[in-house]
Amino acid sequence: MRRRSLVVLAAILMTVPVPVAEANPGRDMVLWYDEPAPDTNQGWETRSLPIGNGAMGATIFGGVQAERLQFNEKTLWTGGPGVSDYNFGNWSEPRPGALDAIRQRVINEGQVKPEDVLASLGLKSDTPRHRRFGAYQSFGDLRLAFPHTEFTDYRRELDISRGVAKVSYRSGGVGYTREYFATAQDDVVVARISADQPGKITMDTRIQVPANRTSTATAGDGRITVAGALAGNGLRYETQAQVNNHGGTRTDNADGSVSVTGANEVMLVLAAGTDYANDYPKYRGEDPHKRVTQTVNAAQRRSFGILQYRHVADYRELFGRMSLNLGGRMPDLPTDDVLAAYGKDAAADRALEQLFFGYGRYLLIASSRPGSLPANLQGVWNVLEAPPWQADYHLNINIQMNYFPADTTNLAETAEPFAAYVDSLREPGRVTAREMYGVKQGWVAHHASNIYGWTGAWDHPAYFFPESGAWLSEQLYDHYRFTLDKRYLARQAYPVMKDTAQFWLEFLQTDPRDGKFVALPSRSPEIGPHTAGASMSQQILWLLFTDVREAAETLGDKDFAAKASEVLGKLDPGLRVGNWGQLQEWKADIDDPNETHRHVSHMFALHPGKQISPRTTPELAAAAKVSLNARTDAGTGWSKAWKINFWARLLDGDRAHKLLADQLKTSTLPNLWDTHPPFQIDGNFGATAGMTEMLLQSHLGVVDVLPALPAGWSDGQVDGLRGRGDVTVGVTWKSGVPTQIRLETGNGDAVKVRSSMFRNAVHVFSEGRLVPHTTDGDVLNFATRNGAEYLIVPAR
Ligand code: FUC
Repeated sequence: MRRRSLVVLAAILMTVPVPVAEANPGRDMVLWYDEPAPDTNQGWETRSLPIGNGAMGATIFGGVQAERLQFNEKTLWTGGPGVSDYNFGNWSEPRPGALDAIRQRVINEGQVKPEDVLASLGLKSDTPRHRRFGAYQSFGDLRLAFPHTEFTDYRRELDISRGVAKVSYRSGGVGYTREYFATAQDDVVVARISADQPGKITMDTRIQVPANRTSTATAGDGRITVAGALAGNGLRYETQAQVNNHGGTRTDNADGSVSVTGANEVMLVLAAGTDYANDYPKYRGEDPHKRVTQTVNAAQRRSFGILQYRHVADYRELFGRMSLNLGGRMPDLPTDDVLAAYGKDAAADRALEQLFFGYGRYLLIASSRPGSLPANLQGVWNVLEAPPWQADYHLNINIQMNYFPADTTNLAETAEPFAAYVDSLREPGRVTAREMYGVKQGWVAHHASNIYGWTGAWDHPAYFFPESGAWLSEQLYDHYRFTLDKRYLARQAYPVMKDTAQFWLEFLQTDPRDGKFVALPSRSPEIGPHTAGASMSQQILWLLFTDVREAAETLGDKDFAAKASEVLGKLDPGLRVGNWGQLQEWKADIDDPNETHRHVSHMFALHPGKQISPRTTPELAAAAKVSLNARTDAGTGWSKAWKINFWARLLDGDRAHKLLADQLKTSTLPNLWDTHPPFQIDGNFGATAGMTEMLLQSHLGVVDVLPALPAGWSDGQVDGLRGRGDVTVGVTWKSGVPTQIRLETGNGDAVKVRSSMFRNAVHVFSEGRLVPHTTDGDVLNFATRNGAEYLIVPAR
């Protein structure tokens, strides 16, 4: 273990005991409740406990007599090519001159109403959106019935340090336990029902599916199979559950359920799939029967113990790469009570913050593993036929936010589905670029997409955002910055980025006001009029072309690097300070100081961008503060989460912490899911990312240690954070100042580290030897070796 060897090294060097890095043992990483979740949609949303293996998810209600595991599989969507008039969001016929006319109006009139842009460039609302675009679906419910009417000692829990959920209670003098996990190793959801006395398990198992599909249910040899097709688009689905009993008897019932009587123990293995394939334009692959059958066959041959061992080892390999200790003390209370009491006891608050941080990482591992689709607006969990915003992929902040914590919290693999998905939008996106805008090269996507290549327009005035592709592409490059993996850059990120930049090379317009390149029409997402060169559009494009140039230089694509340079020379960077000291949201100085909209998109340059920082551009940072203060700290779940990141980047730890507290108090449900409202998972990921930004930043080429530490986190320890430049960082701090910084470098470049610790002399050690370094104010600089470990301690 890398971390452990560093701690050992530290202990030897300092000859004082070093706190153990394992910060979160036992109950600290457990969500628990003393009652089941009510068996209603609201109970699902606020109290069910999620498990997932990326492709599949399930939520545990924990009813004693009637247990319910509502489950999902990422590819079960309505809409798409199975619907006769599916159009990918493209226009049904050409609209010659429509774009030019809108552009001309913006130039002549300064601004155009969103309704007018919708009328000329948007989709006609001739078809209900859900029918064509579709929505993510609940796969079904695994229902378990038990004969227990009386019970005591009830507990329902989710241990996020192991990725395992549990329900336990006593009934009739017998202790019963149910354990659940979703394993990426074996592609299944697994359950074990056990008792502390033999022969006590009697239960019925069945699978229920929603009404919007055909279905047949059969049971044979303890195997329940439910299969059919979605009504609207004919997408074929199948789910199978194997019921295996130890002792007692098992009966297959004619209605497709399976009964067990008098068993010592029962194991359930559940798999699900569809004939979806992420393959434009048909998006269909093989019938799921064979794959689902083989998956369940293979998994049920293993014992519960082996399945669990394989799962926990795999899960911990990811989750265990990091630990965070803020000195929290978790009270022995159910998690909903701890949440309700947040703000009353600082040590309990810190324990909840640690849990909430870990929970964001848990949810990302559970909803995004290689080989499947990325996490959607609800991760992988959805109970409804018509979920909020289709539980889709919103591309104007939400999917991006889902992946904010992937690299920084040492979960790089979880971003693979994101990269694959963005790549898959290029093919349909090229058609959209050509058909809507007559652009010959490159691709475009708009404000939201589905799993069927929807890259075209929307039928709502709030939604026109052709900059989506640029933001997505830039995020692929940021991933490269962490890993410095040139293969990934050459094969995955750069082709997408270049394609996107090509679209913009054709789509950018010259602003007659000043001759600068601008997006036109251009709008700050979901707010205000369409103008030329809204700040967010320009900031995104600045970052895209800056990154494309850097990537092109790295890979030796000189011509394209030169093209990107040319664009950057003329591009409006989208950074202006307006008449009330604000950072302008539009190119013209028209910001309303009373506007409190949740989208604060012109802060893009602060986060995830890098043009604005108190360290490099103090005037712009001051203007960003003015704007953020005017917008207030209110907002939906994800909005508060983004604001944690903004204030961390503004190096104001106390304000970031206040936003985190606001999020916990007002935008977090009893099961710790983020709520917009309703439940929307981006806020969980955004908050974990924001807490990380408070502890470590690396976007300016310096590993900035504890840049925005709040007063409430004066002592603590973190390990396994990742910084750009392929560094892994651990810090132990006291009274707000590091007493130790641990670094592991994956490449041999020189590294720059910033910390107030360097105001006094320090030693840098590697393998027991002193490493020469220089300091310049708070910045320490030293040469590194590939794969080496470094320890920075005060020189005493
Ligand atoms: C955008 C946001 C909403 C919500 C939705 C999924 O429309 O403005 O707040 O996040 O996406």
